[in-house]
Amino acid sequence: MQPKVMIMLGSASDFNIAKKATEILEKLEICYDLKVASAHRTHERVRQVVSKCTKDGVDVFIGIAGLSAHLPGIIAANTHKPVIGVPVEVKLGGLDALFASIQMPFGAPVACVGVDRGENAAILAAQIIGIHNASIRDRLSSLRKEFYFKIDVDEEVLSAKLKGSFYHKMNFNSPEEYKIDDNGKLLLNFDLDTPNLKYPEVAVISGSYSDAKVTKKTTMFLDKLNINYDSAVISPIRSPDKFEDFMEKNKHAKLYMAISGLSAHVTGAVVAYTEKPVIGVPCAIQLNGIDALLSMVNMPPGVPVATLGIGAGGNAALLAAEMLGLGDIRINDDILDFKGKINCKR
Ligand code: C2R
Repeated sequence: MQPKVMIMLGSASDFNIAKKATEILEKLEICYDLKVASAHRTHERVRQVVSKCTKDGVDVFIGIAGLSAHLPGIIAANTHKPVIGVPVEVKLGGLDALFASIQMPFGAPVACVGVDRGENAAILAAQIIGIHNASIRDRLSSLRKEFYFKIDVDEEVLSAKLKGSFYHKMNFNSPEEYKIDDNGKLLLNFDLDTPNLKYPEVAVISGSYSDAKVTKKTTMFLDKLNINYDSAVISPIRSPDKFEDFMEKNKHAKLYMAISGLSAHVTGAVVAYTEKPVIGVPCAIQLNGIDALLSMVNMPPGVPVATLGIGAGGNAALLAAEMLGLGDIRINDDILDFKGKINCKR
């Protein structure tokens, strides 16, 4: 078996976080390898592993590190494959590692998940590989379905504890309301096998015209990389119906991008709607964008957002190309070319 995911740890002390990722990859039946290689302490080893894996068919890298976490960035500097960063809490609640991993300069995107969220890194890796692999999409769908059944069980347990005379239980959880199809499959995973030449590959949603500058950067680079996309300004909070219409119209998109400032409900809404990869770009409307960044990246287990640095629209387009390039030679060649031109390592 050839590993499709390479997990790299800055130190063996990060293993507890890596274990969360390996458990998900086992469940999803995705072959992986794991190496300890610190970019600070053993720089050449990192370069060697990443270059060899890039040539040998690894699709996605996961870099797990705490403190001043340069490992995911150094992996990204040495490959054109998607890189996921998992910041580990060692000091400062993991904020040091989060900012070091996520705030990458243009040319070497790192898709960050929340602090210590090894399981979300594995789910995101599976979603990325799933763009080009139907059976992995099916297994992801079953995994998401487990959350629906778990809340039923959890609710029963809580309900048994509520003894008050004014507690009256209303029932909502009939399976129909989970949008489950005739085969028992959750309908979050839209059909990717329809010939999609006429469909946009990427659907870009920004929450407001205040995000226009970042959105323009994103779409400009999608244009440069010859990737077709649809783009709209829709706030799922202000116009939920319009949001649903846009998602339905773009159900054949291979991945989604959500661009938003303040508390980033746009990304949350998109992730709740799909099992495909969702790239999030936080915008600096208030608090220099830290509010948007933290609310995008710190998603609960099961629903990752591939979060990029504040205002990093260009990196969002590059990451989308890296993901699509795994199954599309034309895009793969374009991204290699593009990275070569902007002086980034291949
Ligand atoms: P030790 O326990 O080995 O001292 O490591 C590791 O990922 C770990 O979380 C403590 C923390 O240092 C981190 N580390 C990095 C890098 N190398 C090690 N952030 C790196 O290259 O980025």
